[in-house]
Amino acid sequence: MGFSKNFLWGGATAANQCEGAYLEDGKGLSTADLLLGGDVKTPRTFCPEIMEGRFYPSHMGTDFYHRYKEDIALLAEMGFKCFRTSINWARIYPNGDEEEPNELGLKFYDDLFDECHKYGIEPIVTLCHYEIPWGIVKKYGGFYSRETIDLFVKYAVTCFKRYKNKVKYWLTFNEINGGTIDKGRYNGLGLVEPEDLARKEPVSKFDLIDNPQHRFEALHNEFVASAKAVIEAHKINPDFMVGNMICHINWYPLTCSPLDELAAQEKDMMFNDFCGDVMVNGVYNTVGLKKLENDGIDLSFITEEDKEILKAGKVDMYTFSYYMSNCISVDPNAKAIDGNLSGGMKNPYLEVSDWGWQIDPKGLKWTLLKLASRYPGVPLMVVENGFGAVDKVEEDGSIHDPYRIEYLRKHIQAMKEAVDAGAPLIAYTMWGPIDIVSMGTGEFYKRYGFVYVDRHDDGTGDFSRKKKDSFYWYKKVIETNGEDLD
Ligand code: BGP
Repeated sequence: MGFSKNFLWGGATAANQCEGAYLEDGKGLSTADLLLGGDVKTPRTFCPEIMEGRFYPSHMGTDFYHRYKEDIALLAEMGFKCFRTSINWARIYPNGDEEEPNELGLKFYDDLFDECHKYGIEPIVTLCHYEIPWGIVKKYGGFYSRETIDLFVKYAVTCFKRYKNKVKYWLTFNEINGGTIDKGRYNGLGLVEPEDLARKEPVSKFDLIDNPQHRFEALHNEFVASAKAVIEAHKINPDFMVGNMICHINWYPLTCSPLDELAAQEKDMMFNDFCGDVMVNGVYNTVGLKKLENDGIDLSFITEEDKEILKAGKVDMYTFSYYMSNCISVDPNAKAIDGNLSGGMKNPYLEVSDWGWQIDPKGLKWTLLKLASRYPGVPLMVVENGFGAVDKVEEDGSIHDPYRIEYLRKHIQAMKEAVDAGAPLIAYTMWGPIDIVSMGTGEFYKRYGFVYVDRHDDGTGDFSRKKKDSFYWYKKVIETNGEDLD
């Protein structure tokens, strides 16, 4: 009972949220570099041109690009077995369509993966984590263009070949299901309509024009790109494990009204399963396709040739992020609540974080058991789970974060119960083991780490690292393979 003896305990980051060095060593601009910071009430804003004198949190991030050796040593001190990060596509192909890759970019990740292996830490690498080369957006229209499929596959093959003896676990697109809702068009698909490309003033990224037809074609192109990458990966190294990555949110019916249950069923299918099914089963969920058709989407972009590629390029594992859950109701007066990627209705049984996300550890057990029965035998990884909060540095330099320990303890306990009930969970990478830039709000203020970084939203801070109480707690969790959670 409990976690397997070779369970991969670790933590997760994304290049654009920690590396900084946004134009160093030949790197090109990426979509993340054009986002200004916001806060819990103010969405991030986007402008097609970098504006002088404005603060872009990803431009220096937490300076992981220069401090990765110190940071990997801290993760090793906690006993990490694995470390999830992403390769910033624009470090490898600065504009996205160069003939040859940028050697300095390739070398950085060679050095990073070597540093991980120095401590016996297994890299888990996301190829596209909300950081698409801006050149691909401007010149090709992001994933709306079929040419971007080939640009992604070329980039993926470059990485598979370069790191074939250093990286075994690969994820294609981070939270690819963000593309099923309007909020996911910029970060995940690189979709910016011409009118928005022509803007001279910043605009909330949620006010960018959404064209559902373009968005579902772009999402389909990412499915095809992922499938082609999986096919190529297995040719380069048959031992590669390539996964999808879904932002999994539970959608509970707010009442036992059959209407609320039907609404929850449809939302769960469209937000979570639509992408999971096509990437794990290799075929589209027909109820989901019918809904798109009924919503007026022309599905002729799904060709017979593409269907064959999707079947041949099924992923080897299902990975997902889990932070919170939502309720859903047909009652228009039900109390709304915010969330990661998507809000919903307030659950009267759950507490919320300072950023309004509903805390639901049992929801993680529910999710693992649902996935284990929906995709029998497919290995599962929880590749993001964490608690964003305001941390305080005491006079003596200590940082007490019992709220983070409590959140993580309950979620790990829920995972253990799911494993004991048959969920084939092989890894857990907590989100943001070292403080990181929030993607949703672009804040340093919203801290996730076991390690505090002296960096603030006014651009101040010396980037120094300080261990929080949770650093020592997680070290013990790993040492006891998840047995001692106190
Ligand atoms: C997920 C993203 C991560 C990270 C996480 C936490 O959706 O995959 O990159 O951003 O959310 O959310 P936030 O950073 O907004 O607190």
